[in-house]
Amino acid sequence: MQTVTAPTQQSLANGGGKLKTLEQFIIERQGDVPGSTGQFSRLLRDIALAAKIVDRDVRKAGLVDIFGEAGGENATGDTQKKLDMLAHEEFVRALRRGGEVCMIGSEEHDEAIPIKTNGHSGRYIVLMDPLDGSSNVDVNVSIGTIFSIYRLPDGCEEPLTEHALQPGRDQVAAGYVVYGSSTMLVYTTGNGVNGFTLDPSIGEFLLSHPNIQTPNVGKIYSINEGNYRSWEDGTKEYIKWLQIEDKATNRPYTSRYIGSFVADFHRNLLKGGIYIYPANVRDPRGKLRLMYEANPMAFIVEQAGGRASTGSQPILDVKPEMLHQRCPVYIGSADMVEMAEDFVAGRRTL
Ligand code: P6P
Repeated sequence: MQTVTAPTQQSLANGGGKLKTLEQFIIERQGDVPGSTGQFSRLLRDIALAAKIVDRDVRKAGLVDIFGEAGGENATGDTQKKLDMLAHEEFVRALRRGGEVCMIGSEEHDEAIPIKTNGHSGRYIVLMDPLDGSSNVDVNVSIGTIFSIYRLPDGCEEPLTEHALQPGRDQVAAGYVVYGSSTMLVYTTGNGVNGFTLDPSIGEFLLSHPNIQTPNVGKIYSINEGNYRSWEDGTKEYIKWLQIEDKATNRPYTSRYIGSFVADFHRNLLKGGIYIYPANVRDPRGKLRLMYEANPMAFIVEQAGGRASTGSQPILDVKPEMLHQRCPVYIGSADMVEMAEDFVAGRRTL
């Protein structure tokens, strides 16, 4: 008679080998971060917990009075929405409680926030945009959280803002959460990019997009064409090139612009495409923030085989000067970003 072996907890948790939770994945990949003795794994779990809490708030935004503007302005002059501040507070609370972080930089807070948990500080610095695209909250359009993780440089006793100002190349990890038709957490530790979809019925992020690779070329470009007149000439020429009819190169491309960087980036990452927020007359250094928007997404896209540029240099090589500094962003499919750089540099014309 065939002996039937009872399913193990592991095989049950994996749904008989089909489903893997973020927790299981983090434990399996603990060796990815050199020298990590579990603190980094716990930090990722703290971020995932905060993401679930913000997801709950985002899904309820239409039902409880957290719409509308909180009145204050954030470090870069954007009007703060209540959900912005809630997201900021939830992430700070989860990271403080977790104890693996020594400092947080947030779009919603002018200064870097030193963190102590029971008098102890962790070795990691987290920079984040707690709720990117929050101007879309009131109209129920996808929004997101972006985070970037650095290690406190060795020998530093007390964390200072300058310790956070490390080039993007030195990130230990980077990720984002997109609160869309489903909620996904996508992150990298420098060993590929993996996407997890939240199953609200069990409150777990499940591995749904293993080892994401972005196509070298796509058919989508994302840019606010309302700013056309303020772009530098090279960007104007590139966008015109995309719009010329040419069957051999699948042109004209398709314009898709949600107004949420995380949502536009995520769609282009999976389908192929380019997102551009260039320098312009109003924002000479562009609009997106280097430390907690451009750098984390640049780390992710490079790990997925894509490219991220300021138009003249890789974003990850920019030497940071200030916590909230901005930079121009050309990011997505490698061949498309490279061509955009050629147009911006004048190496290519129509
Ligand atoms: P504009 C949201 O405020 C954001 O930082 C990005 O998420 C988004 O892509 C961009 O700004 C939209 O800016 O000037 O086109 O409305």
